[in-house]
Formats: sequence, C-alpha cells, structure tokens
Amino acid sequence: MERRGFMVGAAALFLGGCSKVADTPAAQSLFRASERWNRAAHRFLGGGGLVKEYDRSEISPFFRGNGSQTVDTPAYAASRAAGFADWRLTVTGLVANPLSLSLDNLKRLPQRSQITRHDCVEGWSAIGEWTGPQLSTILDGAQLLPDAQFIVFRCADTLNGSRYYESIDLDDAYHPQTIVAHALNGEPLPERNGAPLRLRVERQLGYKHAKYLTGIEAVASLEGIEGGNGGYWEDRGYHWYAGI
Ligand SMILES: Nc1nc2c(c(=O)[nH]1)N[C@H]1C(S)=C(S)[C@@H](COP(=O)(O)O)O[C@H]1N2
Ligand SMILES: [Mo]
Repeated sequence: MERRGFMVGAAALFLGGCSKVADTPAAQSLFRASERWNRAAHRFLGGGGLVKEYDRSEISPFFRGNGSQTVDTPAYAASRAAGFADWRLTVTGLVANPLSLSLDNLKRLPQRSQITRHDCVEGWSAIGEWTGPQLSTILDGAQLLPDAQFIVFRCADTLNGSRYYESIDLDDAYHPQTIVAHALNGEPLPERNGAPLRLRVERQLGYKHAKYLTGIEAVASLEGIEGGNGGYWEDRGYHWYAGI
C-alpha cells in the first residue's frame, strides 16, 4: 500500500499522458509490473544487497571535492547565484515519457537518505549522508522502453576539455541505494561535491558518481557515445564496472 502511495504521488508529478494509442494504462501497468519482477529476480539471483550504511557519528567532518570542483561557465555561475531555480534534469532517450525536472520537482518525490562511504581510486575515502529521490522513481516516471539497457548521465563540467559523463546498467539504476542527491549532510550540495545534483551509485567507486547532473539518457548501447566506453574515465582506461 505504501508503494502505491508513492506511485500515485510520482504519477501525478510525471503526468504526461500516453503518447501512443496502444499504450493503454492497463497494458502499461502490466508491462511495468513484469519489468519490475524481472529486475527483482535479477537482483536476488545476483545477490544485489545493500551496501553498509553508517551512523551519523561516523560522518566525515569534511567531504573533499575531487576532479571538477565547479563548472567553469558563466551559465553555471548565474544559475548558482539564483539558487539553481532554473536548473533542469532532463530524462530522454528510450523513454515513453521524456521529463524535464526542476530541483523542486525532485525534492517533491519520495526521498531517501543514506550515510555511505565514498571510495576514490586515488586512495581516499569519506563518509557522508546523501539525500534525494531514488533513480528508480525517476525512471518509472519516464517509463523506460523495453530496448533500454543502460542509463547515461550527462554533466555540466568539462575536465581537460572533455565533457564528463558516466553510465550504469539497469541493475544499478534500480538498486535502492542509487539516488540523485541534492543534499549532503542535510544541506544543499556544496559546489565542490556537484551542486545542485549528483548521482550516488553506492556499489561502485567514486568516478561513477557523476556530479553537476544535467541529463539522464536511456540507451540500448554505449557505442557511439563520446569515446564509446561508457564514461569519461572509462574512455581513458578505467573499468566500466567499478565494483567496490
Ligand atoms: N561531473 C563530474 N563528476 C565527477 C567527477 C568530475 O570530475 N566531474 N569526478 C569523479 C571522481 S574521480 C570522484 S572520486 C568523485 C568525487 O566526488 P566529490 O567531489 O564529491 O568528492 O566524483 C566523481 N564524479
Ligand atoms: Mo575518484
């Protein structure tokens, strides 16, 4: 029943209507139920448990920034000065109901808070409390099409002249601890940590946690996207699946 309440709230927000006559609500809900069952089975068989969550007393006093610490454009500075009121997270690609979500839209969705440890390949870790909607809620609102296999994250920053981006599979996309965070330790995200939005994908290493999020794209393949390896660091030799 609780889940139903969630969906009613989310559905109201995502109201976009059916784009095709064949997409009757009954057909869609049946399709979505079977999709969810498949993913649940996949997670169960794959042992997709939750990563450890920590106590408030274990939160790092300072969560350092790494890689880009800001977005070096006048547009970002202007948006930041306006409290990111004009920031939009678009959800496009293989979805039946493309979305353009404001921070306010995202904050009105059911929220998850989690105190987790971030591990960077460069050899440092930090514990922080992240808050935001689960990515699954957003994807359910956008209604993934059956061909979607990966979720690509577009970022506002460039690192050494290339746009940062990342990608994950649907197993991680629907993991309960995968959230689009707008807050760290109960405050809006600091600039260095990806303000106003960043991905948390807790079963993987730091470079997968894309900051300064502007877009989410559902795709069938990672071929042809930037360097074709599914991420900024992956295009430079890092592993695509960066399991901890
Ligand atoms: N957009 C963007 N996301 C990014 C990066 C970046 O440079 N740009 N760096 C990655 C790396 S290597 C790490 S360890 C984490 C660092 O997150 P933090 O700055 O909040 O510590 O962000 C990741 N996400
Ligand atoms: Mo990192």
